[in-house]
Amino acid sequence: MRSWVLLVLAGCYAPTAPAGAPCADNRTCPEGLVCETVGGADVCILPGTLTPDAAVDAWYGDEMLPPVDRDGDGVTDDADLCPDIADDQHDEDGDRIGDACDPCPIAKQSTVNTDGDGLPDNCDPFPMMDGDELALFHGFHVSPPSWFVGSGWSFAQDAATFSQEGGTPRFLTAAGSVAGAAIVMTQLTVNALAMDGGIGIGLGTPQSGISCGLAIRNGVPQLLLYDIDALVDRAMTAIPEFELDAPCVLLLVRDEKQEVTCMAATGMDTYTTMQVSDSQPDALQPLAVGRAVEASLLYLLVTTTTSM
Ligand SMILES: [Ca+2]
Ligand SMILES: [Ca+2]
Ligand SMILES: [Ca+2]
Ligand SMILES: [Ca+2]
Repeated sequence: MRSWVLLVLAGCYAPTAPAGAPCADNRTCPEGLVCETVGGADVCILPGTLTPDAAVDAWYGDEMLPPVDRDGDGVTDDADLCPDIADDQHDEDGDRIGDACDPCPIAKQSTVNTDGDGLPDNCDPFPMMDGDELALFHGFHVSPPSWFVGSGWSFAQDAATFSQEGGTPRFLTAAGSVAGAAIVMTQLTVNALAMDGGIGIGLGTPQSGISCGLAIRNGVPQLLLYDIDALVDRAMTAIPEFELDAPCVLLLVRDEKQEVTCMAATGMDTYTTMQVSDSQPDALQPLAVGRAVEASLLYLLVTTTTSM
């Protein structure tokens, strides 16, 4: 009885060679394993349960395999936030998907895409209608390469900051352009705003276009549509509860008929200006513009749409 138990225990604890171990010299393996040549080496694998590659991995371990860097940017795939785009590793929303390959770079929880177009709901201005695409994004962690950067604009603490006490409007203009219906969006904070000052986002060229922003007019903070070419206010809506240092989301919407709407959301309140007709070229550069203001923009996000 005692020896029978010992025999059973011995059977239970008999060491079996792990899958992936080298074959014996005569290409034999422990019972239940078969000898295969994998990567130039003869290894014992479980028939039909392990792929040859997995068997080798099991034996050599992941650490022993040469690191893979698909895009050749010096960051191995396991640490690369965009393994197929050789780009910097900036990640605006911190979801471990780099800005360059994030379908919605400003929202971590962006897996829902109701209409199945190119934009998850959190970035989609029309989440129930397909036809929206991300056209441009910059998180302002550095000065955007090839952009036109006017005086007064600087980049620090993951934001574009504009600081100027007076003078003429100063521009920050994207290198690329968008055509047709487009939406330009930012989140900004205004720290100081002079009586003749303002900060906005828009579409135009480095020295022209139309902007949607926050400004003081008639002594009151306003949501303002401003004609950069003609230097005139086109439409405005008072923001009586405007607070300095409070985050504000700004949206400029330009539809296919070149009508422009300006929207702001701050706290629980949203504001909209009247639409105005814009008579500019079809292809325009997204931009930001400031005058006599101290403000910081977290990002510039531009989408194009066929939904309007
Ligand atoms: Ca890489
Ligand atoms: Ca991200
Ligand atoms: Ca969508
Ligand atoms: Ca959509």
